[in-house]
Amino acid sequence: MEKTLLIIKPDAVQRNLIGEIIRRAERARFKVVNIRYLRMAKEVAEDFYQVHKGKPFYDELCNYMSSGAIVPMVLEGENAVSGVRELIGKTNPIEAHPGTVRYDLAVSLTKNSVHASDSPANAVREIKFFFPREDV
Ligand code: 3AN
Repeated sequence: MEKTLLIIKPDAVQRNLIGEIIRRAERARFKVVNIRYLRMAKEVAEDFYQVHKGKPFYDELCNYMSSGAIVPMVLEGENAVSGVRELIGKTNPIEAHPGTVRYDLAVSLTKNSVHASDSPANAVREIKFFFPREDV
């Protein structure tokens, strides 16, 4: 069993897609074992995305991620990190495959509806970021 972090981003929360995205994760046999609803201050978003600091999209990304409520959650299941990445699809919705969250629901490269940890090490860091007491 493995844990990963999934974030439902502001565009999806705004469009009432929380239930739809959780339904897809649960249907794929991932279990929601922790969940929050919050809005990040810009400095918090900058801290979360510190690996992207200096990239051309960093400022837009941090502004966007602090523009509205988000729903971070811990998902648990077999190969959760790679499995949830498959479920959400490629970063750019134009490149994502049909049936993935981003192909079906995302608006643009920035407003791409969801984030999921891309490696087991990042999953640990990202889960601890939002759920400091979570056992990982
Ligand atoms: P992913 O979310 O698929 O792991 P990352 O970690 O490479 O993708 O990028 C983090 C976020 O930054 C993406 N979800 C997307 O919203 C945004 N992003 C990534 N690359 C670009 C880009 N070239 N232009 C604008 N935004 C981008």
